[in-house]
Amino acid sequence: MFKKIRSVFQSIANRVAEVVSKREVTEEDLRRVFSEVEVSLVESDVAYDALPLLYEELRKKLVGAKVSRFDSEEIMGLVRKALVDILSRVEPRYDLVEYVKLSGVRPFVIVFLGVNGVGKTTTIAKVASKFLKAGMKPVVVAADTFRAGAQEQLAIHAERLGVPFFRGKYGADPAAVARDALAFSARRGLDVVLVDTAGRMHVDVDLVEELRKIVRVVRPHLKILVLDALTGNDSVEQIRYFESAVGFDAVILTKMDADARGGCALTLSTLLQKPIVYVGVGQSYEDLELFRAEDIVKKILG
Ligand SMILES: Nc1nc2c(ncn2[C@@H]2O[C@H](COP(=O)(O)OP(=O)(O)OP(=O)(O)O)[C@@H](O)[C@H]2O)c(=O)[nH]1
Ligand SMILES: [Mg+2]
Repeated sequence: MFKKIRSVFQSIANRVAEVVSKREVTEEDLRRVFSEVEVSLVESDVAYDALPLLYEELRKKLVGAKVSRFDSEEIMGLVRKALVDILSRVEPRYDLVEYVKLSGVRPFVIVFLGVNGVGKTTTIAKVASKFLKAGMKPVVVAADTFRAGAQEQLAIHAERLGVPFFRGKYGADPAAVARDALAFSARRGLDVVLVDTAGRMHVDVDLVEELRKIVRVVRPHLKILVLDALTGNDSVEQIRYFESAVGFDAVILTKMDADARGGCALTLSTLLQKPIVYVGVGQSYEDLELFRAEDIVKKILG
């Protein structure tokens, strides 16, 4: 895992260390080294748009590095710091569960968005499990009245977890289902309403309208965009698409465990202006971790 991207950063460190053994590193040196690895970075899922910021962070750390002070290992330490700085941009300031708990808002409503198959339904089950563990009462809502089997999938998770489940009929208006779910949750004194929505592709105009309507009717306290680490550069498109369709407040990045290239988190942290609240690292309910820059860099660099 991450062999390629790891070797890219190692080779940057080695090349810079070579220069440092003779003289101070200049901007020109770094540009040359960086331009040699750009293609490999893009092949590791670092989006083209993310390269300038990555370069800039490396520049801040490496240009001016001097002979007497640094060997190759220390240079690698500086590269590591640059990556931590980039990833820290999207580190959440609060754990989502704590945030909801402290907000005092009841019921607190979260709508989950994302294209087909990124892991929305699975992630909702994991998030519900976290709320349960924190002693709160979540309810999961199937506002996907569109794809066959979607509601059953969420119902099965709800039963396993022992959390209430709310659904509408297939073909029903998802916004109406979500609105009814809110009334249901208020009556039952539930704490957090987790709304699952149908996966949608960028091109589908009807589904965009449907999503807008859900958001208009439900007025969620948070909209969380679910992105899949395996998606590669298309996640950049997805961010733009959901930003313009309904906007979102935070991201959950799934399938980090299955990702071999490793650049996705770097891409997102340069392009997103929002926190990544959790990362999905497997298929079981416990496999949802806080996004921690240091941990991600450890995974990438080993
Ligand atoms: N390895 C791994 N698999 C995951 C993770 N999250 C979700 N999956 C898997 O990804 C697949 C799709 O997950 P779903 O939760 O059904 O995705 P979805 O976004 O709800 O899909 P639609 O409702 O069709 O749009 C399932 O097989 C999940 O088990 C993760 O963090 N790691
Ligand atoms: Mg789903």
